[in-house]
Amino acid sequence: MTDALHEPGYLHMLPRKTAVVGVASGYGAGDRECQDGPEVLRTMEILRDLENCGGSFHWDDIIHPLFSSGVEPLLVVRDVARRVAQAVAGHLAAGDFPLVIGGDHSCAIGTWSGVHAHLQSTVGADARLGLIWVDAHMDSHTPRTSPSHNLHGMPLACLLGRGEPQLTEIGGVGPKLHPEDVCLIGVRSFEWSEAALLRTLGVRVYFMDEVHRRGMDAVLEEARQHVGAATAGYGISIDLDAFDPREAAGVGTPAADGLTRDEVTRAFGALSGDPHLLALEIVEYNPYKDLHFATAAVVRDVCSALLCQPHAAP
Ligand SMILES: [Mn+2]
Repeated sequence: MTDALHEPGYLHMLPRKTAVVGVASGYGAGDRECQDGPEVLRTMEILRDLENCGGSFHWDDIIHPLFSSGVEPLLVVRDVARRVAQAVAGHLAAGDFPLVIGGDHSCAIGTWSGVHAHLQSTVGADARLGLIWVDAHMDSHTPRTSPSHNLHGMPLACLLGRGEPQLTEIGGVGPKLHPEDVCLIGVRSFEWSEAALLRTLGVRVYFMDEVHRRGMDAVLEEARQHVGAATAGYGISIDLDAFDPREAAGVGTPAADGLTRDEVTRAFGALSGDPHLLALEIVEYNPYKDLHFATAAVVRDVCSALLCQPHAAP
């Protein structure tokens, strides 16, 4: 796979168009301001660089909650996730590359259930999905362990089949991810109950100190091999709070001592054009906390690093 990836001209064989799906929901978070993230990023034309580097993209409709205020967040999150799953599966079926822009991280339940459903219907019922989860947190609470009960702290547990049935059953009954097909990168803020769940399941977690020690390049390459070993393809879910708040303050739940933009974009460049990368998700952008739009620039750079085609002829 690696050799083919670096053959000259290989990327010319991958005319994938990026289909952007905005998810304007903050119902999974304590603070809902990230619901305005997709609209701000679309208005700023932050992804226009993708066209300048040989890619192509189009914004799909932004998915909004259909409920008025006062509705239980679980119902809103479930409805939004179902629609995200449908949109993502539809784009994959059309041959496009889905880029999901949150909104809070609960949209991941929809994104990766949609990719999973697509693999099931095209590759087969045994097809497995790998996932690299880049986040300061573990997002692996269940309703029993969560102190806040905020649903954006639970999506990874849901995708692993643990938690609220109304969420774990989106896109079909049963887990969407096998624990051995998942890696977390950049974790530094978590509760022991979530760590215990991931350890019991056998999920590989690259805590921030390991990233510091080994470097992002080595960690990401190892993670890619880990999530690709037994799967039909893999995705990347990026919570912007994985980045250091000094570079990316525009997030809902900042955590000190994070990843730097330079190390992440350099490492992601090695994955650019990987045909096994099935979808990308970037969440928790809070435009109201984004000083000088530095966090929006991080979104742009991450997308360019992964989705531009640096090997294509100029
Ligand atoms: Mn998260």
